[in-house]
Amino acid sequence: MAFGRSRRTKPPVEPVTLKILVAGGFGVGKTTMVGAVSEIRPLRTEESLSEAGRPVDDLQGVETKTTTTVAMDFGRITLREDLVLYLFGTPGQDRFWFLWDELAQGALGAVVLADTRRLEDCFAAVDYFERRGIPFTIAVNCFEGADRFPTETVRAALDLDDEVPLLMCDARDRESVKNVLVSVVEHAMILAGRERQPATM
Ligand SMILES: Nc1nc2c(ncn2[C@@H]2O[C@H](COP(=O)(O)OP(=O)(O)OP(=O)(O)O)[C@@H](O)[C@H]2O)c(=O)[nH]1
Ligand SMILES: [Mg+2]
Repeated sequence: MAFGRSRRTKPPVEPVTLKILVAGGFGVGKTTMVGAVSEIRPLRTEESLSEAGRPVDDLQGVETKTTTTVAMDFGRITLREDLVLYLFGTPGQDRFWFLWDELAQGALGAVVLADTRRLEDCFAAVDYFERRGIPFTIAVNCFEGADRFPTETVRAALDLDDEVPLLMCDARDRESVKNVLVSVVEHAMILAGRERQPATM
């Protein structure tokens, strides 16, 4: 029998934790996306879509939806042993815009989820992050029955800068969502690196 510290374990690494927002229009799959990758039971703030909300909640395209996020979703994923992401899903409806500035505090980057059947629903999120200089990746959530468009077409419709990453994804699929998150982190790191090293004349 072996005594002592024959098998030395590496000192535990203190992971870097980053905050990422998951934004996009009403019913585009934000809560689904956070739930698909979170390794903790995601915190949800779902409320029933009530009769009272009917005049203001536009259900076109998401007729089967029965609940909506009223504050935020929260989840966590360890991308690498030294890199943990905290995910904050935003509420999708216009009447909750007042929460966005609070949620965006300290965010490294964002995912903007888009649905090609209702692309205009993500314009406000794209504008928001552009205006505040928060790096973002567009993730087109490929719902069944929605037409597939080439990425260049979606990019043109959203009038995106060439460097903004755009990916197709399935918000229900863990690996697909992980790809999107890796893209956000990489893109944010590239932009941050560029800011630290201003181009020399
Ligand atoms: N087919 C399909 N359905 C999806 C997908 N993602 C989400 N859904 C469904 O679409 C509906 C809306 O999803 P949510 O995740 O609640 O959308 P949300 O963006 O959080 O909605 P709000 O918080 O109300 O803005 C749910 O019924 C999901 O089951 C997807 O990738 N494919
Ligand atoms: Mg939601």
